[in-house]
Amino acid sequence: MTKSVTLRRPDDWHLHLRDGAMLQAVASFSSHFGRAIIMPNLVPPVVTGAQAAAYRDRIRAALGPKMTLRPLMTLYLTETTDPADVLAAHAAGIIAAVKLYPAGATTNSASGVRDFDKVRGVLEAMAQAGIPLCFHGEVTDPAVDIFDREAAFIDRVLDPIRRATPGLRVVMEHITTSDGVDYVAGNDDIGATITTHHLVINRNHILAGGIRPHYYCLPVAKRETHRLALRRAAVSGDARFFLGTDSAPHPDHAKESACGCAGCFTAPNTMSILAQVFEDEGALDRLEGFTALNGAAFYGMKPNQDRIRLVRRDTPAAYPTHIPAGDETVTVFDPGFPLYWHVEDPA
Ligand code: OTD
Ligand code: ZN
Ligand code: ZN
Repeated sequence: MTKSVTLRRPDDWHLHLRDGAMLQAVASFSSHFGRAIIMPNLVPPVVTGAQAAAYRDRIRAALGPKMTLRPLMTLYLTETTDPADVLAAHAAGIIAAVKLYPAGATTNSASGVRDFDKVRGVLEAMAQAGIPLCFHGEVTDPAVDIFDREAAFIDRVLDPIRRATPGLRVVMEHITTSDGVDYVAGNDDIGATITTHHLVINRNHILAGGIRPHYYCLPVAKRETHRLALRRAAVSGDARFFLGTDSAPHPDHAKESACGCAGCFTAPNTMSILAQVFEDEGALDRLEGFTALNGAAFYGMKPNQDRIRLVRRDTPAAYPTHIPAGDETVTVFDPGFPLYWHVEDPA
C-alpha cells in the first residue's frame, strides 16, 4: 500500500546558502521550503542592515523568478554592533533575527562575541522590539571538552543572559544534547532548532571504523543517548522544537583534509530523511508541526498556505551523492538508510 502525508509547505529555520559560486550551486536544493532563516557567517560576515539587504538580493537573484523560497535574513552580532542599525533593519523588514556566535565557536565565527557585557545594549533593545536572538550554543573555553561545550554554554552564558534580559526571545540553534532539550522544554520565550543530521548520527558515525569527515559538523554529534533525546523532542509535539537543517555545504577538498571543515550538506534529501525518522518513531502526524508550524509560530509568522506531499514508494528516491559547485564538488549527507519517501511538490 502506498502511504502518503500532506503537509503545509515546510520552512528551514537555520540554513547556510553561502555566496558566489557556492550560492549558485546550492540555492535550488532548498527551494521546496517556503522560508529559510539565512545564516550570516559569510567572509566577511553580514553585520549591517545594508549588507543583509544586499545579500538577500544576491540570494533572490540566485533563486531566480521561478523559485519561491523566501530568504529571512539575520545579522551577525559583534561587540561593535549598533543597536540603532539592528532596530532599523528589523523595522524595515530586512532582518528576522540576530545571530550570536561566541568568538571561535564554529566556521567563520572569529568576529563573534568574546565579552558578553559589550552586547548588553543591543540585547536589551532587541528584547524591547521583540527581535529574536539565535545562539550558536557552545562555549569556546579550550579547557572544556568539545562534547561538553553545549551543556557548559547553557550554565555559563545562555541562562545568565536570559535572566539579565527579561523578555528576550532566544533560539538555541542546532541542539545536540539532552541538556539542551531539557533546558528548552523547561523554559518560556525560548525555542530550539534541531537539524536533520543530529536526528540520524551519533559520534560513532564520525569516528568508529575510520574517520568520516562528511559526518563532522559543529556542534559535533554526541553519544547515542543524546540522539535519542533529540528524536523524542522532535516528535514530541512540543512547539518549542522545530526544524533548522543547518545545511552547511563545503567543497569536498576542504572536508577531506588534514584539518577538515565542519558542516553537513543536508538540503537535498532532508524532507525524505525526516519522513523516515518520523515514520520510525510512529509520529508521521507530528512531522507537519516540526517542519511547518512550530517555527513559524515562534517567529510570529503564519504557516505557509500551500502544501507538499510526501509519498512512500517501493523504490528509493534518487538523490545525487555529490553536486557540482563551480570547479568543486559537494557531498550530500548520506543517512545510511534508503529513502523511500519521495517529495512531491505541486509548485
Ligand atoms: N556548523 N558548519 C557551519 C556552521 C554550523 O554551527 C553552525 O551553525 C558552517 O560551515 O558554516 C557547522 O558544522
Ligand atoms: Zn552554529
Ligand atoms: Zn549553522
